[in-house]
Amino acid sequence: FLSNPKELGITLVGFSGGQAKPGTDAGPTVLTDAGLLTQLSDDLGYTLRGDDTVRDFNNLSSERFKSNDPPVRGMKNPRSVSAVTEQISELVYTQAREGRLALTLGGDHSIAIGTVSGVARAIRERYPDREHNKIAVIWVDAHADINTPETSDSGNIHGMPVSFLTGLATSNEPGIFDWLRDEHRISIHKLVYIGLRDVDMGEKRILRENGIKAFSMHDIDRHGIGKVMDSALEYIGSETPIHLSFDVDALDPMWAPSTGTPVRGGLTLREGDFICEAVAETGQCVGVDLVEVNPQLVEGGVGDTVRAGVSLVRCALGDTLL
Ligand code: 5AB
Ligand code: MN
Ligand code: MN
Ligand code: MN
Repeated sequence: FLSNPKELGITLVGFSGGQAKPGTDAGPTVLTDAGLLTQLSDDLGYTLRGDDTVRDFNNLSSERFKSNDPPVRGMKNPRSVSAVTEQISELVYTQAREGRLALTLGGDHSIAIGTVSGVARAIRERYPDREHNKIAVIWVDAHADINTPETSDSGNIHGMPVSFLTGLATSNEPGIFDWLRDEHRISIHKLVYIGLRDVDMGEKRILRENGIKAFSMHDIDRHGIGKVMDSALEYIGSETPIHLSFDVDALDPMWAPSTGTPVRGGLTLREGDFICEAVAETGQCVGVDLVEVNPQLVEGGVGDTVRAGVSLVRCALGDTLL
């Protein structure tokens, strides 16, 4: 699926408007300051395309909406998040359309409305006649992020991206996700969750009623991460392109404390790395997101979380021991 398998299309998204805590917008800066991009080119041999500096989407949306972005259907900052994700979708589309692996560093998880939709559209366009031109998404997260505006208690859009991407939630309101069309969407049957342990009541119902494939922490404890990845990849099939959307809060806060909604009882760093390695090994990976790194939240500093993030991305891009 990648015509340029050693080219990365990079998008660095400084944005925190999908949730309330400032700081997530600095995620890409701390990751790149740690040398992540240099490692990808020098150690892993990728050619880097796209962004070499961080895009300040917070500033861009506040200039455009002048903080005048009142809630709609309970969603907070709906116009800002819609406008930002629409732009991200175009940027990521442009990268993926060139046959590059689209790597996006966030930012809060609302940005995946842009990344996944951009990759989905590019792959559809590149393989119009192929049966398997619809991407699968592996969503690694403590949370399911599948609230609709109506089921969400918080109104934070970073808890809703999957519902918009799958079409479970739609909006015709001008300027509020009305840009999302069928070509941007993914099938609910090509979605796999890994690492869940904090899922809202309404979300559990959505998962159940739609028969969505999910491997919770309970499943990982029972079967081990090796078997879980075998099952996840078997479910997706070997012909389907894969987008990996990794929320750093999937890791236990012991490994990644600097994140907005930490939940104890999570993945070890090795389990997280293994998920990424297993996806890389398939050769089917067309998109990778790493989101929700927030350098402002932990007194001891963001070092542990950055080291974890760097490791996850390296593994997702095929870094191996031998
Ligand atoms: B994250 C919660 N379900 O909807 C909600 O970090 C949390 O992208 C969402 O996974 C967490 O607000 C969003 C309670
Ligand atoms: Mn999460
Ligand atoms: Mn998330
Ligand atoms: Mn979070």
